[in-house]
Amino acid sequence: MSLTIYGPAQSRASRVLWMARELGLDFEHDIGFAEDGASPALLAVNPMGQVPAIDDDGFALAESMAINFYLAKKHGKLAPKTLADEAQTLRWSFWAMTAVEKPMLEALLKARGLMGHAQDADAAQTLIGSLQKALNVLDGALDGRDYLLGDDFTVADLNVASVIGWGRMAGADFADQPRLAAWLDRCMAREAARPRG
Ligand SMILES: N[C@@H](CCC(=O)N[C@@H](CS)C(=O)NCC(=O)O)C(=O)O
Repeated sequence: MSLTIYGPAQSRASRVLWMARELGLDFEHDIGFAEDGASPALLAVNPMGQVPAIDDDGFALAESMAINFYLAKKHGKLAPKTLADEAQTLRWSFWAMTAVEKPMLEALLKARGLMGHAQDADAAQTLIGSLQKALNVLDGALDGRDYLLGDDFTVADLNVASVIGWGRMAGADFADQPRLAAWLDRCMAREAARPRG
């Protein structure tokens, strides 16, 4: 039995590494890139040449949120237990990727002046401001519940928090979304959420 996770810890692979730590999995960690781009090993697993990707005993899978859904279900931990919860997990994961991820990542890169972006705190705040409607939706969904599916932390929370957490790193305090802010604190306080090495 062997699992290899491809992708630097500073990339979207961080959310898969978080999941692997939650599940207590043994795994190999391969950065997946050589000086001239995606390594042959990464390309063999994900022809898109993007990370994260995994090779789980010969089963190759790309897309961070699909990987986390697969690992949670395979290992029977942090997984949705009903069809409705499974659908909600997919809903929230797609929502995070389509409604939030792009501007939130751009806000982080601008706030910190990363990956060729000029440091620009105002531009970062403007981007986060453009997300208020989406953030209010998440805040509303957390009314009366600690986590997205109810009382327990699941893959739905991990996937969404891995995107919303970029906002914190970009300087957002989520003052207008107190339930979201408290939920994010709960998610990020988990031992497995802390990057290693
Ligand atoms: N939707 C994909 C996005 C993957 C992605 O864009 N990964 C970036 C790193 S965070 C990457 O591999 N970039 C290199 C490239 O696109 O060639 C996922 O969530 O896994």
